[in-house]
Amino acid sequence: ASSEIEAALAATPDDAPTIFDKILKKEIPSTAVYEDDKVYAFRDVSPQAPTHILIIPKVKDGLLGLSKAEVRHIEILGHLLYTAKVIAKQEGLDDGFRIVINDGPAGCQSVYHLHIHLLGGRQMNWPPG
Ligand code: DGP
Repeated sequence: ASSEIEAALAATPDDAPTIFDKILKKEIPSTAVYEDDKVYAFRDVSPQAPTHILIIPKVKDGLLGLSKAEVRHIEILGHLLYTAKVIAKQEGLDDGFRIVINDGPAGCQSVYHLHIHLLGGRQMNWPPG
């Protein structure tokens, strides 16, 4: 949608704290769906499907987005992706689901704290918009 594109083009791609830090500190409420010592997952405030969950690392460690990934991030990247599978099962998405990582302005990234979108509960389209 055009508002998502506007948000992505307006976002500053730097290592400053983001709204997700406030969510992690519970300064902004969120609906938790999964949590462990390394990752937190919560419902997207602007859901694009019946199930739309964001999965984020609790410690950003320079991981603004996938394009900023370094070798030290491989373990957390695997942990995030595996968590998506665990949550998909928990949410009953047995017919399938979609994983998305937006990166950079052209990828429509608006929050510079790496996050995996987990979408499901309806038929997805291909190609994505
Ligand atoms: P992206 O465009 O890939 O950077 O995704 C950012 C997502 O974050 C977007 O789908 C909306 C979501 N979001 C932004 N602010 C908040 C918030 O305060 N709470 C929650 N739950 N989600 C948020």
